[in-house]
Amino acid sequence: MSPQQQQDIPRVLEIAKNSGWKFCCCVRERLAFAFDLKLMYYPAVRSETGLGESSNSTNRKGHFMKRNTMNTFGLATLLLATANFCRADITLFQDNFESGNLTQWVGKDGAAPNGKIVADPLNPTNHVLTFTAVNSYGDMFSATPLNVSRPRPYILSFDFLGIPDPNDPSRGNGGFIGIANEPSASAQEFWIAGTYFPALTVPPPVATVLTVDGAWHHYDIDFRSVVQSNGLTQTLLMLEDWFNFDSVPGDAFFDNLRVVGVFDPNTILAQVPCEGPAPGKEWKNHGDYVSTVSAVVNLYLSENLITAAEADQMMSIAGGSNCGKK
Ligand SMILES: [Ca+2]
Ligand SMILES: [Ca+2]
Repeated sequence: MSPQQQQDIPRVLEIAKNSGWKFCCCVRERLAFAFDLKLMYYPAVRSETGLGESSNSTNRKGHFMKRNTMNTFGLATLLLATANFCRADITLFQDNFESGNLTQWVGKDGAAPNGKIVADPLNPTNHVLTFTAVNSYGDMFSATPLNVSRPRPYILSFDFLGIPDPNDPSRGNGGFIGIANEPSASAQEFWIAGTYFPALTVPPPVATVLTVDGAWHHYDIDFRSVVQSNGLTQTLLMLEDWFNFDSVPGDAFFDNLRVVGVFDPNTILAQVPCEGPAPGKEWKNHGDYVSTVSAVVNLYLSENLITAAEADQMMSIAGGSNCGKK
């Protein structure tokens, strides 16, 4: 951060403290003050506390090692605080298995993945993913890393169908999904959702048990706390049909996989009140307002907390507003 940017921060914070939580874009909603302040200071907080460092105690599903060093990051709570309006979802990955191929995926340690595209057992016109073999430590991984470097919600969405064994209700299904740093048995794995809770390796409320009842179920899981507490900047999606509890292949199905990063311009724009820079004080003109927004946006951009396109989006909103106009 440049000296000028550092000088700008107190001014921005002063403006935010004096603001009345109204802004001219979209729905006028009360936004979380703490969210904005912490977001601005996020890089500094990370470097000073070391909370961004990865844990070395990786829980390995299949060995039931307990993960006990998962850092909790206070910002995660703060980041939950704001409602999303005008939000934009940036898709980092998606596969609905209608392409007929698995070119977006790789297997573990150079092996071919055991994933296979088949007809949906409940809807023959749809195509879904299942597995031809059970596995552990991950079976198939997204081939290209997903950029999760910016502090924001990351949502893993998918549909899951688990078909129970009518002759052996105790048989494990084995459908699991998570993230990993590499397509390897020695990867740092985070199992986010699966059919057996004790084998999940992320803390609640991220850890999600998948229902096995012969029907499709949709899941949306915000895993930003996993990203933040482990200092992840990129990751791979990871799936498998886990071998344990007599699991057999072909009974776990996934579809409509999607990972998105959620960006809400209001959480940043709200730091510059439309009414004026301070209570009872109006903007000199529209340009005064826009230039102040520009200073704030450039701070976020310089720290790589937002993309250039998102900066452009916010400047477009500010420029199109009536703020500062007489
Ligand atoms: Ca499909
Ligand atoms: Ca299975």
